[in-house]
Amino acid sequence: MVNGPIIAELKHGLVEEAKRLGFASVGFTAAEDDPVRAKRLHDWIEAGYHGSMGWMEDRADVRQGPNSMWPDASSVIALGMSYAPDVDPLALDGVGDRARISVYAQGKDYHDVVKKALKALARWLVAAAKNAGLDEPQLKVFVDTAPVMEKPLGEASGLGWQGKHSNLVSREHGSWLFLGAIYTTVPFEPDTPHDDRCGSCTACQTACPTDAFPQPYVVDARRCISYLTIEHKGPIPDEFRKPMGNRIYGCDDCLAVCPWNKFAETAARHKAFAAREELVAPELAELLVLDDAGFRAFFSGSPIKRIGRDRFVRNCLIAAGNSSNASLKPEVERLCSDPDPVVAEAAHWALDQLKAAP
Ligand code: B12
Ligand code: SF4
Ligand code: SF4
Repeated sequence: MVNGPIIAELKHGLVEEAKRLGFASVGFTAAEDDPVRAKRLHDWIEAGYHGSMGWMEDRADVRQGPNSMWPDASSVIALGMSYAPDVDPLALDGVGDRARISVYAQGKDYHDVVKKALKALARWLVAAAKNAGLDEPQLKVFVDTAPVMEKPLGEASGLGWQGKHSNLVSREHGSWLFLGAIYTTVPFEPDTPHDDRCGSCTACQTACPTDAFPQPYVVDARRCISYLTIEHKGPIPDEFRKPMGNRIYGCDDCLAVCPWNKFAETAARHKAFAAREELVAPELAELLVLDDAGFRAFFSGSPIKRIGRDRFVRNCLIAAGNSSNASLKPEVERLCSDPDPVVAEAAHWALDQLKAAP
């Protein structure tokens, strides 16, 4: 390899710097497309599992692998940042007056936090390569929104493996890692891909309230509460309203039951992901009253802000309908005449469910 010892030293320094910037896990893989991974992505889209996420379909040919996006890239640096929760994410299951917000959305927006750290790491790499006498490296940084398959790249880089719930599981950090990636022209030595440690376990498969796994390792997003509460714009299909329970933003169930979480320590969590107290067990009554300005102020700096007040209140109304909590009736009744037709329809449904509530 060109400048092998220098690049090995650069790799070592980069791992140290990544840890200093708050990443819990770092690994490297070659920026080659993997035909198996690419085929699985295309099969997934062909089956329609992406639902209304047209952006998954639009750039699938680029998403399928690093070299499809950027032929000059040599290496992928895969990174994970921990958001390990303090409390059991399932503790609020069935608690009628409270809403459940998934762990990943209880702290600061990970897009902002991870992106900032990735950019700092990229700057460090450019400066360190220059100091080492190498040509200036080219880089691209990604977290979530670019056409990049972060989970398979994390697995190929040795961060962990894609569990049967399809997310990356780490031996040290369980299911609670946000992922990011840097593509670069620096030819780093690849790490060993992680092997699958799911064995005969099926805990995540049986925990799913909406039966969203057509087969192990594959999620039908259209059935996933995360998709329904965050990505889906219209009314929530009837079939999923009851199983949603009190989940109003995302879902943690398949992650939370994974036995590997017992090794995850909050000590490794990035401080930005400590939960905001008011988002751990919010009262439905306080969320249903939010208007547009109130919503934006309350969720400033939170990923929840992205879905807007109408979709958020729609979700809260489904939870209200499932709450058996008669004290919510006046607020639900008021929302029956909301200017947003999707909110109004959800309010009518919720009122109907609450009729029998004492
Ligand atoms: C689209 C998307 C969603 C969609 C679809 C989910 C999905 N499983 O694809 C929805 C909205 C449902 C979603 C939900 C969630 N998401 Co999301 N999502 C993404 C996104 C933008 C793209 C994922 C993707 O490429 N999907 C396409 C499918 C085809 O890819 P795949 O799941 O990797 O599919 C592989 C398997 O199906 C596998 N496969 C198929 N058949 C077989 C057979 C065998 C034997 C094997 C071994 C494998 C296998 O091959 C495919 C390709 O490798 C990524 C960010 C990114 N750019 O990567 C975040 C990302 C995956 N999401 C993330 C998170 C945290 C979540 C939630 C936990 C949030 C929440 N609490 O509500 C849930 C988890 C739901 C779940 N069980 O997946 C994290 C996951 C971090 C991690 N540790 O893995 C990511 C990486 C964002 C980030 N930057 O941190 N998400
Ligand atoms: S996030 Fe929830 S709804 Fe989605 S697959 Fe996991 S358990 Fe099922
Ligand atoms: S719950 Fe079990 S099957 Fe699911 S990801 Fe964890 S170890 Fe794998």
